[in-house]
Amino acid sequence: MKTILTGVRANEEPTIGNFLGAYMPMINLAKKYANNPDYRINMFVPDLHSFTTPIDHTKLYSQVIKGIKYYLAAGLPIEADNVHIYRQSHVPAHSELAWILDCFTPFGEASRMTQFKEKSEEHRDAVSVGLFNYPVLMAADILLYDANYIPLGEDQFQHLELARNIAIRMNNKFEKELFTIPEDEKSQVKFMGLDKSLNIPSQDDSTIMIGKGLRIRSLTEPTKKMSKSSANAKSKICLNDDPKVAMKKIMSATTDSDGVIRFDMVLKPGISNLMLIEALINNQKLQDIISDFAGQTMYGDLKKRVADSIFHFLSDFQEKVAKISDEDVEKILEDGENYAREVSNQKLRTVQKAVGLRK
Ligand code: AQP
Repeated sequence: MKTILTGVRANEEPTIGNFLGAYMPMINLAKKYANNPDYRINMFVPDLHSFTTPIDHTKLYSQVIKGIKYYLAAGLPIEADNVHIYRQSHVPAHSELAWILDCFTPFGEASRMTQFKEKSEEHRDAVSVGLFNYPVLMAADILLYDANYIPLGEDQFQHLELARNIAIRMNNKFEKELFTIPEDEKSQVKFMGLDKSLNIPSQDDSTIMIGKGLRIRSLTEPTKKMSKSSANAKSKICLNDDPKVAMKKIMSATTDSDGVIRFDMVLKPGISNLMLIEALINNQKLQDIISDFAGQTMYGDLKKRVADSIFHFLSDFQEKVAKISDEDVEKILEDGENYAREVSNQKLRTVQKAVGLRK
């Protein structure tokens, strides 16, 4: 049995970066493996991760419910027996295992997480222990379910590596198969199919995508990742953006003054980011978009095409979200959380026995 698992935090409105980097690979895999008894597909909302940085707590509950609606609107085949949705906070084993894993995570290793360094720079007046510690909770989210494949964007692969290291360390210390070791980055990317859709022959290693996760860039600072917590609304397309406003953001995206449309993430990150968005949002190969614009010089034409795609994507997506009621979501969560509690409690008990807490 192989387990595929992913989650998107409910701290802010998700962006198309989250959608293309985490939702879509997961939904595509869920569709491929729905009702296949050799696979288990877990999509959850890591809501305990939501306030590692400051948020408006009055909106958290509804943001979580909305997050679930987004999974459904994106096409998660929830009617399949092997597809589950749950909230992390409603499955206590996540927090309990996180504490145990904490005690097997060297402080030095946790201190090397680049996201902590970046986020603590951003939120200097609110650097919590939770922000430092959240990769260990993420390891618990993964290891509790013996997950093999975790569709993630590129920024999260360092945390996945940490989860792998914790699992290997504990297996060596206690018993060989206490935890399943999640696959490494290269296998994850291959499993998500990103190598096929994004690989571009004849580019050097700095621009090629293979073996690396996906990183959609900020529209205003394309050397940086598009982030849902960015204070600059023009830097990101959020899933609840008015489609017309989103079009304008694409039309005013930062590019360069080179005057040639070609894909080069290092030298032309703004143009390349737009080409990447255009390919992924339409489920097309990046190479096809590169071919469509080969030799062209009008950046406005590329922007117009991407803006139209974003308009259609958001209009259609928001229409689907509006049709899903809170009651539908609550029913789905009840089933999913019963399942998650049962599976995770079994693993927690095994770990408690291994570390000597139970007989
Ligand atoms: N720009 C991105 N391109 C590709 N994938 C991305 N992800 C995030 N941004 C991009 C992926 O989305 C998933 C969920 O992310 P998360 O909210 O749990 O944490 P995050 O990585 O911190 O995402 P954000 O959007 O940057 O959130 P904030 O700004 O709140 O910190 C992950 O799989 C992530 O890789």
